[in-house]
Amino acid sequence: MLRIFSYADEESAFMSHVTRSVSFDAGVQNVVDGILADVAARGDEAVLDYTEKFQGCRPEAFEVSSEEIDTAFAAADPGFRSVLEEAYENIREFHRHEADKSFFYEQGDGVILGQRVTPLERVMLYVPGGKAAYPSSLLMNVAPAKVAGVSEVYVTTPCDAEGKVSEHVLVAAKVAGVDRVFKFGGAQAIAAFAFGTERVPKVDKITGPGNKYVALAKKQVFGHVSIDSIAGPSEVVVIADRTADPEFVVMDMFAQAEHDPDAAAVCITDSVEVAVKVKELAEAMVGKMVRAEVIRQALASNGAVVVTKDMATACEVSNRIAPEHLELHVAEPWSVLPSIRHAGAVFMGSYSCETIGDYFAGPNHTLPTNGTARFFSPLSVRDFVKYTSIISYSAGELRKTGERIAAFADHEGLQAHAEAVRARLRKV
Ligand code: HSO
Ligand code: ZN
Repeated sequence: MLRIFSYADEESAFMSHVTRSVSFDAGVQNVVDGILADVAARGDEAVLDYTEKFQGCRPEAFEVSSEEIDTAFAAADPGFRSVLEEAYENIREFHRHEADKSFFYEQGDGVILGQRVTPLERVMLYVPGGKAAYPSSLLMNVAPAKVAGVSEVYVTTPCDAEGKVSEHVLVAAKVAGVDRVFKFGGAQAIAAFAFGTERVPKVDKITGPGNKYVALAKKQVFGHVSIDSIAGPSEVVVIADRTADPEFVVMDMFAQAEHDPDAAAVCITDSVEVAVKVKELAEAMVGKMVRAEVIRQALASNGAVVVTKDMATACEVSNRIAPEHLELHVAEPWSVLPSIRHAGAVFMGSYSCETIGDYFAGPNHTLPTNGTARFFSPLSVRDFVKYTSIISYSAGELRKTGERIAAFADHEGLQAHAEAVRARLRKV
């Protein structure tokens, strides 16, 4: 189930085992294109038709009422409610540190330049249905939007055949103060919020994970609206030295693997002994897990233990993978950290397991997957604001520089540009 590689001898076999290819599925593309065009043309009727076809219900109301949300909240386990509240406060606190500020500065006399930060007005967070309807993901998406100052935050999540949505998601929506909860999903939901229909408001940005139809629909509507990055299957890399506890390593690999048969979990170690223990323990423990089959599949196809000659090489290998999550199960994690260049989130030392970050610590759990940590960042307040440049010139400053600017425009052959400046120069 979990193969041990030697990096020195099997570098390319290991790298191709842990690198997942991005496949393009023309069939999915055709279905999504059809749904997008249909929703653009027929609006709400098309949304209902596809919801009936894929979810087996044709809900009369598009939205969950505030009474239904309050009822779900009142009926929820108080322990669940309070951990959601505590987690939400931690997430908000972290994101408050991220907020960019507007700035203005003066340059010479009579020139003021600046940048104003303003929140988006309306955003929609997609929450998948079924087993992947994670309240934690709702908190993680809503918190940065709220901290950014977005005025309308909507959630949509697919209903089941009875027209019901996950109660847990409703509890989280209440905790996070979501403004409206809609109850349809799929590519038709992405289309409806991207284009707007009679009953569905057009939004400025769509975030949140989804299946391949949802992911492709988000890609297609990019430009009509903004989107967050497209989430692929989850992955974790654990760097372990000889001080690592193999049970911690194995459980953290399982935690990632249980998400999805396509999830990846890789242990990089400079200790052959740790490598062997991790493999043996994984094989001994997997049968005890509720999601044993998913874990087995994930570890067999994308899992590995790799032995490197030293810690420096371990960090190099991790940087090549650019994992979504990186855990440092080493004696001195802070001295290893400077060697890490590409990772979505780094978990420091044996007691900082990814589960803490998935639910509670505060940093966002929406992270760049599949090697995109080389150039993408965690979901943040910056995803929910935009920037406006401010330019203020005085007559005196234009008198000094105007002719040179006009000459610049002459060089581009743009006469009206030049004249716009010279008209002013004649009057100052
Ligand atoms: N590990 C997932 C997030 C999550 N885990 C949600 C539990 N619930 C993202 O990589
Ligand atoms: Zn997780």
